[in-house]
Amino acid sequence: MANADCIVIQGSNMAEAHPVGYQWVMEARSRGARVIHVDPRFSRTSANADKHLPIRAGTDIVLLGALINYVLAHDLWFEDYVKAFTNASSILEDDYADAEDLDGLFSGFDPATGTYDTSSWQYADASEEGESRATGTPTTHGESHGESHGSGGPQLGRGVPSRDESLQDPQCVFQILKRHYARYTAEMVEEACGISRADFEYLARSVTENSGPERTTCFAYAVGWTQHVGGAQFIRAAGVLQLLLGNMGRPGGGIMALRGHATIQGSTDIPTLFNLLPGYLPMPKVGAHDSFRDYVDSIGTKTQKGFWADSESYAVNLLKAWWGDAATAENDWAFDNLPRLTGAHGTYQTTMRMLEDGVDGYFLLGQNPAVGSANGRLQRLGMSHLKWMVVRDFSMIESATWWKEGPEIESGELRTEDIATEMFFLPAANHTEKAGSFTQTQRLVQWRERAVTPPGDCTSELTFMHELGQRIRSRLKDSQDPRDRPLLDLTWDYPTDEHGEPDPEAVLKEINGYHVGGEKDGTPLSSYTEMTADGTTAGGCWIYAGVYADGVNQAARRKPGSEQDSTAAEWAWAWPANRRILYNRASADADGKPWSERKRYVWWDEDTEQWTGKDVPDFPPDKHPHDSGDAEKGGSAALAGNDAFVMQADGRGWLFAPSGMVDGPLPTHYEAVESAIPNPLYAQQANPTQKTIADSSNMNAPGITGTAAQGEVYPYVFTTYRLTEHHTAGGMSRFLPYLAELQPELFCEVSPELADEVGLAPYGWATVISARSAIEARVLITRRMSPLRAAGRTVHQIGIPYHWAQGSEAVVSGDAVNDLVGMNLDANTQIQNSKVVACALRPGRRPRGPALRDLVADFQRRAGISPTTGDEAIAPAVHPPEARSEGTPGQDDDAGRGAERTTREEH
Ligand SMILES: Nc1nc2c(c(=O)[nH]1)N[C@H]1C(S)=C(S)[C@@H](COP(=O)(O)OP(=O)(O)OC[C@H]3O[C@@H](n4cnc5c(=O)[nH]c(N)nc54)[C@H](O)[C@@H]3O)O[C@H]1N2
Ligand SMILES: Nc1nc2c(c(=O)[nH]1)N[C@H]1C(S)=C(S)[C@@H](COP(=O)(O)OP(=O)(O)OC[C@H]3O[C@@H](n4cnc5c(=O)[nH]c(N)nc54)[C@H](O)[C@@H]3O)O[C@H]1N2
Ligand SMILES: [Mo]
Repeated sequence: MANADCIVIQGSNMAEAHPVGYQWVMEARSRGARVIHVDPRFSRTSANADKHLPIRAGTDIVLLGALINYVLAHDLWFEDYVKAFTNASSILEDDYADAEDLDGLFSGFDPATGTYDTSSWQYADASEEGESRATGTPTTHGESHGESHGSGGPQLGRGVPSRDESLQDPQCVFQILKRHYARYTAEMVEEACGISRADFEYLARSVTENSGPERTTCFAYAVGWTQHVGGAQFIRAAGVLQLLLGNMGRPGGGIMALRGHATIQGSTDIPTLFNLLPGYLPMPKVGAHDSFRDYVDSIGTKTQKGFWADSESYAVNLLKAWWGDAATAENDWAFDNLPRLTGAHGTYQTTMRMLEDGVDGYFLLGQNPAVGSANGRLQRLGMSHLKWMVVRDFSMIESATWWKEGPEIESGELRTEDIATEMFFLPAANHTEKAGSFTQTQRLVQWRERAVTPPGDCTSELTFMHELGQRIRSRLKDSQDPRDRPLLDLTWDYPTDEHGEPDPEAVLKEINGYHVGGEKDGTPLSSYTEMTADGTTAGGCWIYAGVYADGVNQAARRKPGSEQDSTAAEWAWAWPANRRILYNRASADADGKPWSERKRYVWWDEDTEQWTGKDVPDFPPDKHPHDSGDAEKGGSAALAGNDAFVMQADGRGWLFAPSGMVDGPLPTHYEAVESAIPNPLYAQQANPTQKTIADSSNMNAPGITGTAAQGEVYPYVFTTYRLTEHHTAGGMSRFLPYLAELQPELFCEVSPELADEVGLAPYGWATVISARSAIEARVLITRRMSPLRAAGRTVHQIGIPYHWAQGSEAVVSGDAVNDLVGMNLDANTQIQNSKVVACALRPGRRPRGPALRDLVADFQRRAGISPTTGDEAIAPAVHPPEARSEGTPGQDDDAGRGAERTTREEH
């Protein structure tokens, strides 16, 4: 980021939530870069930026789409880059229909299931044998990318996509892109986002004038983009723009996905997610992946282009690392020891199963869902259905105390004596009390040493998990039941370190991988290219291969910046292969020459016939830029010299995503589930693949798609965010007096205009009511929030930080904002929308006791909402506010999935 000429921070309050990384934004700025912050709220990030653009939450695709349109309409795209490295020239099948043709839907939509069959989004096949489609595995029926493909670029079969290098063919990606975004104009931005044309012009000029051979622009986002239904498409929209501007794979370019918790990147790489295995290998699915062959072929076939062709090696290495000698060629490397996925099993599906008594026990290791997860009340009610629950934390967090002093005890919904859940609290060692690695935003794996001994009974996760495994294994040791084999055959023998704990470096070594048998037995691998599929190597996470190269903990390297060049390759270790910028082949042109002297990074050296430069080249080291690739061989050999996007099965950066996304091949604007504004672009109001959970405790209040009353009952929207002084659900900050006193009370930020409208007094109380619950907060009247004009009306947005919870254990307490938030999920990621929530606001404190639920029910009744409101895949008719009649409450509630679609012209 320090090398950027322009930085757009959109969907993050980077200065406050990512202060360490933010130093590079400041450094870029001190070198002359322009910094723009696009955010509903004015924050410390805005204060440091050249310009702050307030935006209506949830409309970023309109803004990004308008930038794409601006770039295309003004011919400002980086032509040589786009032609060489993107799929702009690829031609689609004739049966593809765009959202522009179908008023907000793409071809293949099934209203009965709310999912797409993506087969019409594929490239046409230009190869001889070609009756099969060029892109091999269309996804059907809403399985998300991670569930079906891991992170691998979804496949192309053997086929060669048809291309038109002149980009003129009406069915080529470039022309489709132009048509798709033609109506995303500055005027549309003004109407949808509430951003003036002058401000849009400023943004568009800043971004385009700072892109091209000589200059680069960088985007940074965090949960202001991800926590929306359709959030994955917000990010893809930035990806499309950055590809058009030639900003990917180049210094100062790219899109920084600012990661949250200290090693949240690490816990997606070596995941705590239900749908992934280490290194972005997908979890096998029941029915689809019954044999090892079906499984690995679904990730990447040997004949496909790029590095996913070796998926078999990665999978075999993982299985060998886990099951050692018990994983053999004969038993398909113990593939049947892996559980099979039967569908989505994320946090929210699990909560719903708890409520149905479908879950017996729950381990919480470093999580506080009673406060941090959407619909906190349902989280706690779910816990009350468990037989047992284990919380490992260093504070007595609310997920451990809900049964005696949670809000449902106060409201009378739960009585402690009636709750049968057996609770266990086990004290955990914190990050200073144990050694291990943290992987951060830039994929940098950094080692930390143990500074002090954990007090009392506190232990590290490693010690706990290791011992739990040992105890279970010793109980099962005489078992003959085949279902116990996976546990009994695990490699579970870690040496202890000087503190008597399992040695974390031994785990790192297993993750890195090592040779099995022969002369090199036990020697660490130095790269994933050494991994084999014949059982002679084992490694727990292929992308981390090399972190323990030469038997040295490369993550522990701390050579100061002053002693090395600006890439700082000897500070810690970045996956994969210690590479600092992914796809960096794109930092050179089609001939392998740097795009400019100023942005020189990786290039082809004619003398040595090697790729070289300031970073580890992300390309086969001796492949000539004009090499046409050997399609017969597959894998990296099949890559042509300009196939810079080496993980993609066609070697190209995808402007259009023929597969991998479940809600459309091109980012398209939909209104949030609870928006009160008609979608200005399409009849289709909300994302048709949205995953709502229909439950009487999880109702939605879409402003305009239901009865007339709704927009008036919940007339405002709030967004939730973090404060510098607190951390997430508060377990690490509300319990510390030093931090707690800096931000002692929950508050809501409102504009002076809204305070006037509602009658709020500064520092007094306000009650915020959503379709799920009601909370109280102190009133902070501030110009940091400004009313916007959008769709011809005034939109008031409220900002509420989410760090508080009721209880007596922490130093400070307050209502938990997530009680207001519904479980509405993005179909690609299963992430909840926490950023656009409809609400009512009134002065004073909320009622106590049973009166709280009565208040919530009264609002629900007046709004005429039911558990299925807003649940339909295809929204019923969208009425502009003035045309709405006084409807009978509940009249639209039966317009469920599969309802007739009404087009815009009909009303
Ligand atoms: N001090 C501190 N630092 C933290 C954390 C913490 O709790 N405290 N938490 C850590 C974690 S787990 C995470 S995930 C990261 C999160 O890092 P951030 O995402 O930067 O944190 P938030 O405060 O949630 O900020 C989201 C921003 O998005 C804005 N926003 C909301 N909706 C929209 C929208 O539709 N469009 C746009 N453009 N912006 C929108 C909000 O106003 C807010 O400013 O922070 C990490 N760092
Ligand atoms: N409304 C709303 N809700 C949100 C968000 C939002 O922006 N708005 N953001 C979401 C995001 S991005 C996140 S990440 C979640 C966070 O939600 P949670 O993860 O549920 O909340 P935390 O408070 O971060 O919980 C982490 C707990 O782990 C404990 N802990 C820390 N280190 C260790 C350790 O080494 N071992 C063990 N055993 N425990 C440890 C801490 O004390 C803390 O209690 O909240 C999500 N919820
Ligand atoms: Mo997070």
